[in-house]
Amino acid sequence: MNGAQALLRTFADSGVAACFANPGTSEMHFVAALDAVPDVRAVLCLFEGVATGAADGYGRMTRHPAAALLHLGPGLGNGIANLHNARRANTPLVAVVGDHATYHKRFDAPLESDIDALAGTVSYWVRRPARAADVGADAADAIAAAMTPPGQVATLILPADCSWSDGAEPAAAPVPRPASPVAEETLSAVADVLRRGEPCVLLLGGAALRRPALEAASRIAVAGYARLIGETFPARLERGAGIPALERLAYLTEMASAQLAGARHLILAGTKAPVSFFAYPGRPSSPVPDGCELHVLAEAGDDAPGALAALADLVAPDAKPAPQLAGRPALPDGELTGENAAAVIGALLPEAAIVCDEANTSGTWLPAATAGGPPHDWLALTGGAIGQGLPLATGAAIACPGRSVLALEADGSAMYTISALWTHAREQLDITTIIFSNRRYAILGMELDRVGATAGGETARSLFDLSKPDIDFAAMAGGMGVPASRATTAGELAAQLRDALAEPGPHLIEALVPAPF
Ligand SMILES: Cc1ncc(C[n+]2csc(CCOP(=O)(O)OP(=O)(O)O)c2C)c(N)n1
Repeated sequence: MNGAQALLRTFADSGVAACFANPGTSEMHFVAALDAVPDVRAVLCLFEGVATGAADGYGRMTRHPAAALLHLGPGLGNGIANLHNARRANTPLVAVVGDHATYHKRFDAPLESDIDALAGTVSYWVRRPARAADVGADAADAIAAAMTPPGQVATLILPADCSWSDGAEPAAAPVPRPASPVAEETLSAVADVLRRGEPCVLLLGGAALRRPALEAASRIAVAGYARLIGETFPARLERGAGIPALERLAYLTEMASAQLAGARHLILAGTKAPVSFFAYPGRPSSPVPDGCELHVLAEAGDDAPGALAALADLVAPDAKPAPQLAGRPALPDGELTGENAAAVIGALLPEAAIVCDEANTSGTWLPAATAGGPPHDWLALTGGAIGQGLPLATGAAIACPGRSVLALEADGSAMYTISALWTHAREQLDITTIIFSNRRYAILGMELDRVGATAGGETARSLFDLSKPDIDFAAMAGGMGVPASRATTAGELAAQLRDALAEPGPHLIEALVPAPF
């Protein structure tokens, strides 16, 4: 057996069931081995940022790693932005980066580069086998590293000769390590803080955004011990009717400061202390009020759901969680806006939908409009590197066949990884993409003013303008095999969304909305 075959066997035996791939010459033995290992579904992505974002979406939904197959340093480089988002989401993910044969590297061939340095910026674990015989064991170690709580990016750099040489064998599936339990002393210390009767906020993130943890946290809130707030950009938040609702910390620091104002204690469960997304001249980097004490109930790799359940049993044994009541907005009419588009989406949101939210400024009204809809998962842009939504939807749809995926995309962000649409069509995925076409990088218009950059002249503003020419998303989607339409009124959006959701396979609706800035 050669190294590539041992690698894929180890993947299959360990439940790594999908490989989002953009291969090259150094990965040919990996590619050749795929036919013999049908348990690993190979999915062609036409840009590496799609492959890495898809592996992120898959890992967020299954909590098990998918693989992304990338071609040397340039391929990894193209995939880095979405590996960065995956790292910020604590997604279990194995990146396999093909490299030149070990003996070929010293010749400095054109594709030679420092792959290890690139990998290091986004990976918790990086290794390159030295010979074929090591590949199986290194693959198992990569999977174990990826599954180390809370989930990590592990990068296996695979020299071509380790791939093609014989003498390899598969390794046994690694035994996943559970999340670390939270110590009794920590639980009782946090319980003491809650019982002081001073204003407390419980900030939830990571695994604490799943239903059982939200229900435990809700019991603590119902008993009057703390207000609940969720992290700004969740990797995966369960929400909807029947699940306790969670207000999210605002993106704008001044709004986040207002949400936290008056808190004496900020208790962290599955997340870190919040910080401002950017620095702004003369403004603080943290929204946490002066004098507010921080307490860590559970770090990201800890068993936050278990800790919240134990804490609720300590302080609120009789309290019941407060579920979100069911309720949808009425279908609106009129010229399309971000606000009435959100109402349409809230009115028609399917049962058990997976929402990949990269709607940016057009998404302001989405959380409220969908809050009382049927239970669904909300996947956000965790690392701020745009171009994530369409790839994320790809991986989520492959992870969860039978569930509707909604990719809610701002136009500027969609363009980074637009070729994901081709994979939506190739794999016939149940993804409905709504492009919020405001023909601007709208948020940058706002940020220009907020950072105090001298008021933008024509050239500055032109860098945020996506018109001239207008981008025809419907035509682009059609060209990649995704049926598409364009909506300019709320009624059109509702009719087109209904049709798209009723028909299997991918669809795209270009929703023309005004820019808020
Ligand atoms: C990889 C990456 N490149 C550039 C940026 C900077 N950036 C932040 S928002 C933005 C434009 C967003 O425009 P769009 O997606 O259309 O959303 P809108 O603001 O119009 O709602 C850019 C370029 C980024 N965040 N990530």
